[in-house]
Amino acid sequence: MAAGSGRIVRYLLFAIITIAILYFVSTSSIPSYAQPLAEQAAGKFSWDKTSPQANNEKSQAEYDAIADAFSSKPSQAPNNVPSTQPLASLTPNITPLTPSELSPPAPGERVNATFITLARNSDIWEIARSIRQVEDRFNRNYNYDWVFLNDKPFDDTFKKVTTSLVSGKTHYGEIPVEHWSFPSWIDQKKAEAVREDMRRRKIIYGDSISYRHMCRFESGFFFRHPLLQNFEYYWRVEPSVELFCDVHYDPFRYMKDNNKKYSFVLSLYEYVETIPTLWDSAKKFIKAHPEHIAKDNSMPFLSDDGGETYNKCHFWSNFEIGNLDWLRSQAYLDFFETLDKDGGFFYERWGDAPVHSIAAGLLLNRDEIHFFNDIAYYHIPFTHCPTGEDVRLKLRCHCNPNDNFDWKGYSCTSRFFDLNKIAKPEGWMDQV
Ligand SMILES: Nc1nc2c(ncn2[C@@H]2O[C@H](COP(=O)(O)OP(=O)(O)OP(=O)(O)O)[C@@H](O)[C@H]2O)c(=O)[nH]1
Ligand SMILES: [Mg+2]
Repeated sequence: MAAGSGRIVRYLLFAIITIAILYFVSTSSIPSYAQPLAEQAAGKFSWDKTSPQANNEKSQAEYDAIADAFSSKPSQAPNNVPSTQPLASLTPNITPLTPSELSPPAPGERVNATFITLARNSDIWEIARSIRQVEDRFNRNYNYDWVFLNDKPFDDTFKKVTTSLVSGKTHYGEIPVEHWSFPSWIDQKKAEAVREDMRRRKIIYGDSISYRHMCRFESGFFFRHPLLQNFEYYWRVEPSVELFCDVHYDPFRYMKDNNKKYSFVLSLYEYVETIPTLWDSAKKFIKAHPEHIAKDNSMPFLSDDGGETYNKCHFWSNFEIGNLDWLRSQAYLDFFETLDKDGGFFYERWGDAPVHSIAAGLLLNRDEIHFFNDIAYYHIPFTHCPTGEDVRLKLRCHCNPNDNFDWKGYSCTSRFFDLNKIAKPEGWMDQV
């Protein structure tokens, strides 16, 4: 009897516990994933109700406004976003550090210098890439200004995006029409016939008027723009260029302290069809202005026969760090004037690279021109990647040394080293 009633009690206890467990499971607060997934499938983003945002008073309408601000629909401009900070609310419990907290300014006095970019509004995303690289590798620690010039007014997107990327101040200028048009002495019919001929011969940019204005402007006018008047040095940056190594000192300071007036990272031979008579004009200038020719000039860089003919070697001017006072000097202005009067910017297709290079080679002493081995650079299609693994590792470079153009047959950099009796870096022979 005692054993039978004990069994009944155990059965009862077992039944009660089973019912209690079943009840607990059916009323549990463990969330179900089915509902949010269904909402997402229906196109609605479901915010985690248990997250800190649950206490946030933002309505769905406000979240929609934020999402719209990041979409490209024209009717929903970013200024529709509520004045609260959308990014902070999208990043729970994180207060982002400011750029200057993450990367404090480098010590030392700044030089009176600026970056300079000539660009169209349509270049915005290509120049954004270049700026980001220059900032990441150098300027976020130095905060130099950036001057942007255009033959048309810059639009709001261009200004907004570039201002957000540059750590220094940005300045936007329009080019005066007389610096971007045919001068009075140019025969328009003759210039048009040249463009047509070059188009048929498929010479790169040969049929372009704007490219010619660009080359003439970069050769003779950018340094006269009012926005550049108060600066002493410039660093030219073009769209879609890359910097592969950290720049761990101030190149402007280097230029100033070492009395450098012009610098380069890549050099090569010019396409002869674009400059058939450029050297004739240069020789005319040498004859007319012997007083401007530097004693210790770099003629052997430019000519293999003592100045009779041009060997087409030039510094590639899409990268250059230079001294604006030199470009504004009477010597350079006279040089440009001689060339400009001869009309080759329009009757041929003279580029600013051979123009700057011939000027630097004739008007400057050799030790005023500098090769920046440690600034690793790419502009389609050429790369300068420093020779020597120790330099590349120290500067955290990400370029492939096999891409380095310096010692290849079509580069003039070897000639520059020989002329200036500079020892070539170890390993250069392996890259020939
Ligand atoms: N505002 C303005 N800038 C221009 C114009 N044409 C070229 N540029 C700028 O002038 C510089 C040189 O032009 P590029 O088109 O890069 O010429 P390039 O380097 O010889 O040739 P790419 O191989 O195409 O780079 C760049 O900074 C361009 O953004 C133009 O018509 N207007
Ligand atoms: Mg370019």
